[in-house]
Amino acid sequence: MSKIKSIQARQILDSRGNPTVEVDVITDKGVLGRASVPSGASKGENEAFELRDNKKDIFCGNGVLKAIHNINSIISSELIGKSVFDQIYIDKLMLELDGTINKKRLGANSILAVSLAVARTASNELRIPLYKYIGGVYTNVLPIPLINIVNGGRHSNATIAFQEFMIVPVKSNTFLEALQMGYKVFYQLKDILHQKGLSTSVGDEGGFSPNFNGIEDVLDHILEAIHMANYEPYDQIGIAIDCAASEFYSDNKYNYSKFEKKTENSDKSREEHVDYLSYLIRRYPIISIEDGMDQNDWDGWKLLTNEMGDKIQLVGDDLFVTQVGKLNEGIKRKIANSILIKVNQVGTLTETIETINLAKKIKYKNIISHRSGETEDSFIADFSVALNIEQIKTGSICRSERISKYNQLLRIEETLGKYSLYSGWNHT
Ligand code: 2PG
Ligand code: MG
Repeated sequence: MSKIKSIQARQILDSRGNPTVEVDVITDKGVLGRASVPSGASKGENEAFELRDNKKDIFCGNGVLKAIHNINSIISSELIGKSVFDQIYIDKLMLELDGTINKKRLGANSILAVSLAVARTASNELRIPLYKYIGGVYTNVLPIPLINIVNGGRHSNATIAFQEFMIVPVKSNTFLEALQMGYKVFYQLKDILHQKGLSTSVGDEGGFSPNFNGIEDVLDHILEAIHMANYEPYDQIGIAIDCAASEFYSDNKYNYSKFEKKTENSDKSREEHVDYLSYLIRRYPIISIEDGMDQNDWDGWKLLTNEMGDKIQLVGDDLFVTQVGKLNEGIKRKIANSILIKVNQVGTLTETIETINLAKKIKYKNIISHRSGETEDSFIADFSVALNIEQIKTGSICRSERISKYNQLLRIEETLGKYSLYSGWNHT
């Protein structure tokens, strides 16, 4: 029958050393599936609630023992005896048990850990790969990676307002080839920084984080690395950025000086900020901008979309928080053209898939994403293939919690062999 026999949660540490939730689900046949949840630093204000203990003596307030308790008592007593294959039913049961809009009672970290572990246990029970279990027989698309190369904003102390600078190997034919291209540029940039006496230490997602002299200095360095690696910018390697603009928006202004040295024009009005992004896409091979505007600045998003929505990919992250309701609002207002998908922004596998399906229906691009605080769990790698998602953003070419996702995609590409279909870059 493959019934759930036990659910055991524990507190483990993520890539920043912060506590997070790991869950083991075991069936009556003794089959085990394990999953753990990631955690963000620059969170959208409408994300599902991450439950932390706020007790100073437990990991300085960051403990997740309450979430663990909720799983080991409330959730497990409800789910024991249920079929491990009833994913939608199980997710729905947990939502009912919680009973709040944003999972405040049980914590999205408890609910998600169980939701993911149930899926993995079911795939182990059937002895089929996770991506096949979730997606079925017609799952064979390998995503193109948006490879992190420089960390700014809240992800490092590099004094850069924008949070992430990524390279996109647009002219790659396989996932492996894309990684090799990214590797070449990543290490070329490392050499350049080293030769200039700049720091080559990395930020939370594995991108370099030296003391750059502003955003254009970062982009110039990345361009130089692309050239030195013998690639054509734009035709072979594009650039994607995540402004994470909600992090430096206040008083109706985009205050770059929150992270950078204050200069005459470092604090910009909505219009000036959009103008600046326009200038950047004219000057650099930028093909994707995530969270270009603040999560509540709908007028700003409209302006940005009107200005460049037909030229480049505009991704909503904090804006849509992987939730159907928020995405619907965006569709109504005709803003952005793509959505970042993070399982812990919504809190169950089922709801994440609902959001992905809505985006597919209205032809918004889905980009599966890690969080800045990650574990070695490579669930999102399988998940991207399961749903035939075309793009993944899962960090730089270093740090094992990032590489574990890349490695799993390499394994899947190898397993699928000639039946794998590499997405490549499809311009919006
Ligand atoms: C983002 C994410 C992941 P965080 O803003 O896109 O890169 O960062 O997990 O800190 O929210
Ligand atoms: Mg983001």
